[in-house]
Amino acid sequence: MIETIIDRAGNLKHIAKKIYEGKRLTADEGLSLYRSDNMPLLASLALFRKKQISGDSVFFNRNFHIEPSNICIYACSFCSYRRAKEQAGAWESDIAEMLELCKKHAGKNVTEVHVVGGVHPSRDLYFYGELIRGIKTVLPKVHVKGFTAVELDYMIRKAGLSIENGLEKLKTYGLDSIPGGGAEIFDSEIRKQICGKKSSAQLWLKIHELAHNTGLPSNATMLYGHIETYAHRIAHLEQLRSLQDKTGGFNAFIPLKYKNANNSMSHIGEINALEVMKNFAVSRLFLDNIPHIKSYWVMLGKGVAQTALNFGADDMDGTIDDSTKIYSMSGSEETSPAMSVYDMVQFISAAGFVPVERDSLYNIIQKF
Ligand code: V47
Ligand code: SF4
Repeated sequence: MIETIIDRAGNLKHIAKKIYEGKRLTADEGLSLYRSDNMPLLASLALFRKKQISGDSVFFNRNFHIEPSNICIYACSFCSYRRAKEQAGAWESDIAEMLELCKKHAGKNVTEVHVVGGVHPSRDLYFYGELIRGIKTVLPKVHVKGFTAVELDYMIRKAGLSIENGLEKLKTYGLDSIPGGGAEIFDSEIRKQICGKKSSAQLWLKIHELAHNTGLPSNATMLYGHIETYAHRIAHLEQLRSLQDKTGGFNAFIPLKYKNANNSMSHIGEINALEVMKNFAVSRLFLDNIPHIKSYWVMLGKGVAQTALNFGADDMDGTIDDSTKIYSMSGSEETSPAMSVYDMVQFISAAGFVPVERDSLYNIIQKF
């Protein structure tokens, strides 16, 4: 089968052969994949690679989100969600309110809570530490995946600690891992234009490296489909791949397609579904050392997310239970995102894969 694929790969034959032989792709080869319109070939190669890593399995977990506040000291151009403190539509939940939400999830076999929000001006590491401690009191077995590197940078500085000590401290409060947000695009010129004020690419990478060294695994993201080029995407993926060579601490990569509703970059159109699929395939093939690629259905919509499973993605994220506003505010198809385990199983099976419930570290809980 793969031999036939290689035979029909035309000018990408040498790349197809390298993938078959398990060899690492160069930046130029990654760019050639992005520039190709041979979608059947990209799909076949990415699926071949996905099957080497996770066979027919597609993973999901039972999770919900806590979004402590959308008040943010930054104002990234692509963000539809942040508000200034007194602005209409701003919200902030206190710890008691957030723990009430956790109580609603008790007894539902939820294994993970994802905590991400704006960079709130007056909340420091000790505030979030108490939140983590409270979550673990209400849901003792839950895995807390919390805070983008950008939130961590601010809350740790505000507490007057070094990054190393801050991460250690959060770990003692009960933080288990770090989500992938805040990476956006690492290129400094593009970053300046879309989110110039917030933590630099170098700091994002440093925080993840230190987290990995502290025993906190993490995810990585890339916000794409706005003003960046394919070369910027490859450079971004290359930096993630190098850090992963060093630490091995990334569990999953989540490509985040730019959504253009209600933000100051709304004049930029959104890329089409084929470009989204191409990005999944290239990410799977180029990131040869990050085990999982997430198709984040909340952002993509269920149909596109399901299709991405044939372009190298092997993870659907989780059931969510209508607990996130970030994507509905930027124009996502899913306005009240929630999937039951039954829905998730049907959804993955219908795409031709075996649904596997996992924990946050990809240990298998059950196969369906
Ligand atoms: O960093 C903000 C992105 C991210 C828009 O680690 C946008 O498991 C598209 O990182 N269009 C936060 N994207 C979300 C995130 C995430 C989500 C799911 C799972 C995990 C994980 C991480 O959302 C931000 C930013 O890159 N974002 N606005 C927008 N208009
Ligand atoms: Fe703030 Fe994050 Fe939105 Fe940027 S993307 S404005 S850091 S909430």
